[in-house]
Amino acid sequence: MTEATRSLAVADALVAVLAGVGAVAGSYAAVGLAPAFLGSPLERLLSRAMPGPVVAVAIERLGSVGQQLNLLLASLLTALALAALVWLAMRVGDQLRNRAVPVVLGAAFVWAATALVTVNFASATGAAAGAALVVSTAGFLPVATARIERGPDPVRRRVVGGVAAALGLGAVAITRSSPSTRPDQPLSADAPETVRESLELAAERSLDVAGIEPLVSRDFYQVDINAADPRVAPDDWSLSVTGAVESAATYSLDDLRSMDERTEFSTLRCVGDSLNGQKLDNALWTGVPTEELIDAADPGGDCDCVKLHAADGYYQVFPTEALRGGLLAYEMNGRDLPRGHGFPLRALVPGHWGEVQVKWLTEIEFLERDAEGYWEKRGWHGTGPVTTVAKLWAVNDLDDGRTQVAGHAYAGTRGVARVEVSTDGGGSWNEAELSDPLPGDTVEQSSTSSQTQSGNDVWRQWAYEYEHPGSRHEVVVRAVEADGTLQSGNRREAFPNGATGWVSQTVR
Ligand SMILES: Nc1nc2c(c(=O)[nH]1)N[C@H]1C(S)=C(S)[C@@H](COP(=O)(O)O)O[C@H]1N2
Ligand SMILES: [Mo]
Repeated sequence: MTEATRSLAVADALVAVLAGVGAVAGSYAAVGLAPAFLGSPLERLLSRAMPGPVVAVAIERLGSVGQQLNLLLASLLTALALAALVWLAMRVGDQLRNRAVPVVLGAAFVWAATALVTVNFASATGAAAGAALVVSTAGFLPVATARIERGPDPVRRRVVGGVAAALGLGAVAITRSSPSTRPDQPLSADAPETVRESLELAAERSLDVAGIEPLVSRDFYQVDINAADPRVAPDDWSLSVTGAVESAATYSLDDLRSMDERTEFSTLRCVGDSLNGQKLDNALWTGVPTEELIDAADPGGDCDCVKLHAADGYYQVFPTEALRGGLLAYEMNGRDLPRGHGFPLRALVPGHWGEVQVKWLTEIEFLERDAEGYWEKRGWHGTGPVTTVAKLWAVNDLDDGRTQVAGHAYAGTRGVARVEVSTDGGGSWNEAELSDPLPGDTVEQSSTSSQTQSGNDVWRQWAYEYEHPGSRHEVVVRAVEADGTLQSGNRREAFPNGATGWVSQTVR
């Protein structure tokens, strides 16, 4: 092999790899971050195959960054696999001494492979176009004379062309981003009065404190088993009620929307949330009480348990009794459920860990015998009620020289009655100011009505101001539940059944 042929071979390999990257970028430009994106199938495989303890550590230490890295790795490996196909097409082009063959055959290979793994026409076409763009720019079209006539400096031309095309595609891909719905955007004019009033009430009752979320979260956390959320077309979607029931049923979205609806605040917290983490948020949800569907189905089954299935392959099993008080929500803060939070329908199970609040819900299956859910198979125990927590999310220097500490407290359906703050490491305790309870809060219910309502599952904000002692000191917070129970001070990590302990922070 001469020096020239060797560097040509290296350039070919490089162009093939760039074409693989181009294919991945082309797929992304076509469908965005969706299950049909070329990197998604391998990413799903990798995340399903990952051992439970590894996932637990990844969630605790890396959070969603771990998921991004996984997607990046999957995309790179996919690009390399496609590069091999493109390289093959280039070799055939060599044999046939035809410069169009690598482009056309390479695109055809990439199209077929992408169609096979994503089952999506747009994704396959985007990937094929991306690969073809890179290969043709790299010097295999008749306009470039590189390969066969051995024109001037073919190696550099090919590589530079390939890099340019891959960069261009990457830029197109990156500009794709999905819009998010935020509660402070104006509501549509026909939004129901209950929604409008509830959101206004939440805004009024939110404490005027810097550095913490209002009572309705502006930025609602998201936890998913996949990097790409499913895109569910509402017209093709239905919810089926199956399994150990007297009467199975199927509901369209319109069926559900025409039933009696309920609007309520409900707070969610992930069982993987670290003690002072941010995977805790609150929203106003509208939907159908699960009770309606459960009664209509009349479930039997020995375990009195239910399995919820979702469009992303997620599933969870928990007691039917817990689902009884729940809601099948199609709206969040007065708008259609955002895609990231389960469009078109999600379950809300008051007072329970986030993992049973199944998004993109497709089936409610009543079981004969108990079974493990997605996370339980991976060692977590997150199907039960939440633990109580008081978060310390802000330390502010006030204008008058005093110090303010603040955060949110959440105790599920047990309700938060009080938050206590110590500024001397737990030696002495003082009561913090609390936001007034929102409708549905356990505390508000016991004081305003005797009627029991299921959706009593709302967090509260707390704030406390004090004179800075002039030296570093330890601030500790703890919540007291509505019935007087003090939050557990036992320090425990999130894995496997939720973090416990009092949050403490050194303030300088
Ligand atoms: N279909 C589906 N539902 C799901 C999940 C998921 O990955 N897929 N994640 C669960 C977990 S672990 C949590 S904490 C909550 C988070 O809900 P959010 O993303 O709306 O905050 O959704 C739950 N429901
Ligand atoms: Mo979770």
